[in-house]
Amino acid sequence: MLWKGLLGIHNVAQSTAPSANTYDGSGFRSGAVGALDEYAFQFVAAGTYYYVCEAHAAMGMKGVVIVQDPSPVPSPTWTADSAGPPIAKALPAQNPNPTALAVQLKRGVDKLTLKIYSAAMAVVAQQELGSCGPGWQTLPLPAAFLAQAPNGTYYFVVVAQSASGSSRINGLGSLVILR
Ligand SMILES: [Cu+2]
Repeated sequence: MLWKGLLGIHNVAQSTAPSANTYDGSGFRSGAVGALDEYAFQFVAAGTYYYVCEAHAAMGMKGVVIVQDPSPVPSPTWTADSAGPPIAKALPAQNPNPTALAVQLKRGVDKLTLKIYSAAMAVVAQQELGSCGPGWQTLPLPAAFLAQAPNGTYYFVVVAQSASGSSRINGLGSLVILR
């Protein structure tokens, strides 16, 4: 909080209540009444803070600062998700003409397989990435596909596999080649 003195002599001093006209003796205070330039005070705890100008409190020069806790930041619940699909998101790194996909994994997997389909749903390229940890992974698009694919819209799936043999196809989307 920043108070600026624009005209006259004032100060800022914490008080105990809206009715109080004096410094509470222990709270924040800009100093003695004087030509107040600027006074900054950082509130670090939620609460209701009353303050006065000691010279002019009786005339009503007082105020209140209400500090609230920040909205709780939702914790990422997906880290504890060990049973659901491992792929949270699979997106082209850019569109059109991506050179890679960005794949967000909720947990580590043993193998990721990318399959790219033409608009007619024929497989035109396939690429594997070995074991991957959780978080965002970069899955490069096959160089041959990038070099030879005609302009158009393509569809992809990302298959996540674990050592136990289970596989989940839950990353899919489209990408555009336009040169
Ligand atoms: Cu004042």
